[in-house]
Amino acid sequence: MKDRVPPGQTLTEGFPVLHYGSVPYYNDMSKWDLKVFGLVEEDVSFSYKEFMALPKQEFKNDIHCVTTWSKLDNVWEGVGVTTIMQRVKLKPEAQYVMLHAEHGWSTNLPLADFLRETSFLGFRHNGQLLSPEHGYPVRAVVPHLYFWKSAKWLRGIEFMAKDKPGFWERNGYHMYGDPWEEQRYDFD
Ligand SMILES: Nc1nc2c(c(=O)[nH]1)N[C@H]1C(S)=C(S)[C@@H](COP(=O)(O)O)O[C@H]1N2
Ligand SMILES: [Mo]
Repeated sequence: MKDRVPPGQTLTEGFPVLHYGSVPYYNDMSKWDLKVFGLVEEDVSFSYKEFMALPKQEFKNDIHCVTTWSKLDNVWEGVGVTTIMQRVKLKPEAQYVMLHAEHGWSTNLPLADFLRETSFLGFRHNGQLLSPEHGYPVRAVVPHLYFWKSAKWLRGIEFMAKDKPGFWERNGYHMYGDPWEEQRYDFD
């Protein structure tokens, strides 16, 4: 188990809900879109229909929250970042990503981490459509970093030349957030 559970983490069977602000509820998915912008040759936008028609994959992973809970053996359905990127042409200066969520929430990560084959945009967890609390309709999942990098209610993917802090990163969380290095807060 030691190679599955990072230092300072405790296993949970439940699925805690953690976020800042209020849960968005959607009653008209025709108003939802996912925008890809920034250092790209051309902006790309997916409607909910277009997004759900993309090739889907199953992903299995462990998640590690900075507040010290870890949840093993999650089974997700989602669209791989590699699938999304087949429709996006990056400019060579792109080195970082800002994930934008509903209500202006955001989180930053290096491009190489976003592009890993294990990173995806998920809509189903352990057999159930994501509940509103867990990020319906679509959340990012970047399982090798602390779970706060996994933006719920994802609405935008921005490519940037330089790193910039997102919401929690501006409020003292680590710019990178490697659970194996316990990069919890910016003084770690
Ligand atoms: N949009 C948005 N996504 C977010 C957050 C948030 O506040 N807003 N919180 C993050 C944090 S701190 C954690 S630990 C995980 C929690 O996901 P869960 O509620 O599905 O367990 O979501 C992350 N994604
Ligand atoms: Mo968190």
